[in-house]
Amino acid sequence: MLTHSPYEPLQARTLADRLGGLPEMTGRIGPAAQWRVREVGDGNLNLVFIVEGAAGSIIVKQALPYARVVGESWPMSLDRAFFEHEALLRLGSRDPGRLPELYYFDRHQAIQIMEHLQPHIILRKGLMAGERYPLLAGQIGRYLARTLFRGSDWAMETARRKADLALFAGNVELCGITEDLFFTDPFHDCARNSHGPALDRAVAAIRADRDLKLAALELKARFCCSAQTLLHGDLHTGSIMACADDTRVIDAEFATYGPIGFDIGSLLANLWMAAFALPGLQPDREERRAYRDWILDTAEAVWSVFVEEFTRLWRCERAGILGGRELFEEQADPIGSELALNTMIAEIWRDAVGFAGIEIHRRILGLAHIPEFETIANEAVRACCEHRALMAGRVLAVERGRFAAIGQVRTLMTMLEGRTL
Ligand code: SR1
Ligand code: MG
Repeated sequence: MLTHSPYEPLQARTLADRLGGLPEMTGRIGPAAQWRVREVGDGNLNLVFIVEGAAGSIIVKQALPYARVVGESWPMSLDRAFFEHEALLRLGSRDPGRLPELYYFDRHQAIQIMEHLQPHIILRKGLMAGERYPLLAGQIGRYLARTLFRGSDWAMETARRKADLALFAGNVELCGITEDLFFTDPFHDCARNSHGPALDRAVAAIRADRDLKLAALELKARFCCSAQTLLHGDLHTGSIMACADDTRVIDAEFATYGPIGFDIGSLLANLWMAAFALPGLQPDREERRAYRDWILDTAEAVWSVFVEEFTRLWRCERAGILGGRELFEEQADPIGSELALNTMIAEIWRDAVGFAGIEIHRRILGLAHIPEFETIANEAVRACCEHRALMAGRVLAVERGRFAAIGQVRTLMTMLEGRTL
């Protein structure tokens, strides 16, 4: 049994020897003697292998005892695989079919074995290649509403909810990374940060911007003190796999209890950054304009589907600690619960807008950059794209209470078009 040997990172050449006895593998992909193994992990933390056998293929994911993006100088607990597995189980049960199927988990070796999604690719890569995904907004908008509502005090009964909150409080290390990397590092001269040289002046202005730093601190307080629901915790376009007719969510090791708007804001920010990067990625003006519109339409549809599904769940499934039916529906006052819903949606939206502004800053100034901007070869064009995104990010974070509707983000982006450094 794997579990009884000391933890050891898998390698493509050792994987068949080490996992070849697992019926969860051989039963699905056939005997180990015929396996072909490739390491394909391109994220910041883990090893990811595609194992192909005579009868099919499978994914093996293993946590390393350090952050892959930095190396062994940044040790990181293997327990994150346990929290990820627990989170994937919960998120998968709250929106069945939207996550990969999970086949096996070994806590000691920090190994998860799961469905190999095909022909899906990482959404971020698809967006950089100009792909369109007609079902993305509907599937992800509903995923957000279902997982965020069903993991909340509005849906869960008190004992289960509090036990769960206590469990995920143990994911302190990864939650701490989010606290630092999102809300603090980008706004001061932290050794982990980096940015392109053309942004030096803009970065100095950001770090002297008191209103922005106040907004970052207020949003950090929302993230830390508002345990509304179980979050995915890192829902960017690299944590989604998509194909023409299916969308799946992966990589939940940053799961934590936090504000409902956090996952929504993270995703919207990454869609918006995909649009901001287009001048550096798509040379054809017409196609660039059309694709920008598709991305913005998609972001708007994610939000409107979220609202629609969240509203449905609020009306049908509000049975948890904060259910409140005794106060309204059971006193023949359905209007009261609709007013409470409206207040809730307004709060989620304000948070999501603010968190989107923070995500944009950390992806351009912090440790974990994104390839949309990084692959723009022309320094000046890249700096322009990043600077426009940062200007939008500032408005989103500082003026998060003033976005009455998501369409205003499109207006903001249009206003920033053509702005140079
Ligand atoms: C050290 S981890 C840096 C970032 O990579 C992950 O994908 C998360 O986004 C995290 O913030
Ligand atoms: Mg990830």
